[in-house]
Amino acid sequence: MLTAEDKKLVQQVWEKISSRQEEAGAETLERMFAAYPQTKTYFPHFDLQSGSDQIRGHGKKVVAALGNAVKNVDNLSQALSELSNLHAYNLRVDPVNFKLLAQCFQVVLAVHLSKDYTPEMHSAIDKFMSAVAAVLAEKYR
Ligand code: ZNH
Repeated sequence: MLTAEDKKLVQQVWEKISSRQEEAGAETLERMFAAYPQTKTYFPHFDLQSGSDQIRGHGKKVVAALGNAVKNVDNLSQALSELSNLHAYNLRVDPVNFKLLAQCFQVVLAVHLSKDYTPEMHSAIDKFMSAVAAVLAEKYR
């Protein structure tokens, strides 16, 4: 569970990246596809070349969805319920991949924020991404 302090830190991280959401999202996806090539199998219909419109567009959507989760951190199941349905019933993304994306996002945050990305923020974002992943995985059977 995220403590009140964790929630504050997650919000601070969001403020820091608010002007660079599309970039952060695209970099997260590119890093995931490069470090964990098996994740590419979910995107056979995408142009996966670096900086493609589809990567940028999807990166923006993912980070926007995470931003919505930040705003609704006390009510994640409800806030993410549609996305949860989509991933469980339509996309059937193996939940192990949520951890891979979360890890890549952490690296992107560290690269962009450098010393501003404190260990406390790292820990808070880790808990936040785990909470999001748990909701996205909650409808799998
Ligand atoms: Zn996912 C989609 C989010 C993870 C795969 N996604 C999506 C979207 C969003 C998201 C927002 C859009 C929707 C609409 O349009 O309506 N994701 C997300 C998040 C996360 C995720 C937040 C975490 C945290 N995904 C993921 C993973 C994977 C995926 C890990 C694999 C690997 N997704 C996906 C796909 C899709 C999506 C495939 C579809 C795309 C298109 O466009 O087609």
